[in-house]
Amino acid sequence: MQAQLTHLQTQALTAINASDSLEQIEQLRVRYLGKKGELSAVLGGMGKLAAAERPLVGAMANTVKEQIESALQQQRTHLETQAIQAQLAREAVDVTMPGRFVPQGHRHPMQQTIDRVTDFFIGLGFSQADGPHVETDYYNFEALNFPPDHPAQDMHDTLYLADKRLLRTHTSSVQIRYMETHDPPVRIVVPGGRVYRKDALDATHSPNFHQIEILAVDDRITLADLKGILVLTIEELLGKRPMRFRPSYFPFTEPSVEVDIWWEAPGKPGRWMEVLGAGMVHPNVLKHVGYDPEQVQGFAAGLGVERLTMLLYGIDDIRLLYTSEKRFLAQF
Ligand code: 2NM
Repeated sequence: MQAQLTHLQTQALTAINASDSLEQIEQLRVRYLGKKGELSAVLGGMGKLAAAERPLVGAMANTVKEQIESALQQQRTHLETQAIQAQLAREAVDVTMPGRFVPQGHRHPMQQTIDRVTDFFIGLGFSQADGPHVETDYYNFEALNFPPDHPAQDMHDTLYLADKRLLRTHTSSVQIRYMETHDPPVRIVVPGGRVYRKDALDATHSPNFHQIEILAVDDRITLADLKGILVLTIEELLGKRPMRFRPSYFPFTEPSVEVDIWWEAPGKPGRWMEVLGAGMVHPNVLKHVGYDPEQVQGFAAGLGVERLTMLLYGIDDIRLLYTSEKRFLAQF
């Protein structure tokens, strides 16, 4: 019987040490120490022992029971500690780890120019207006005081579509549509409108470029208002720059001016770059939209978005603005 107990102890301890879950430990406890367990089974044979042997075997059985109990408890603690260590390792957060870099997009440099100039005019109380890209001769030319026989095709290299329709050569057509439907006073900005001309693409020209046009009509508007606002617009966008006003000609304004900004690209001789045209709205234009030129005057201006953006960032070729080259665009 002593041999049986020794054997049981060895077997139990081996099984306990090899167990790897709390459920398994509980099963082993029941198997060895339970009421119908193996230790009870062995002790059932005590009655057959000689009386002198009983205390010895009883003491030994107690020792075996204690050994098994303590092994069970030890293994439980071991497994619990292991589980907590594993959880800690799994859930560990290294707060000193640098964040992951998430590349972010941004607005195209031309859109930045459009937004800045538009916001400036919104801040002055102007409203935003937009209109169609496909226009009629009336809105693109006639209402803007181009004479019927005007060689507009030569002047603007108009792109014509079927049915006498055309692609607008400026966003002034939007201004006409707006004035037709609104009484003075008028203060509008047409932000970043796409316009179309039959130009060849080179470093400073594109057949498809963008204008921001502004228009103000009221009863005491002068060329001085126009000049003041244009100087502020350029300063707001580009900072103080060498700048000149030149007399010019447009059918829809009288007098008309153009504004040049001094432009130096690295390694090239400096020169003046034209960035906008402007003037006092021609009385005939006011009449076309039903305004009385004796009562109201207006100023209008068309700013070249590409040219302003090139000046802002020192970009020396307009074609770069039409690529989607990310390494180029990421610089701005
Ligand atoms: C320019 C230059 C000068 C202009 C004129 C008008 C309107 F509709 F009021 F007559 N809108 N925009 C204008 C004047 C546009 O672009 C270079």
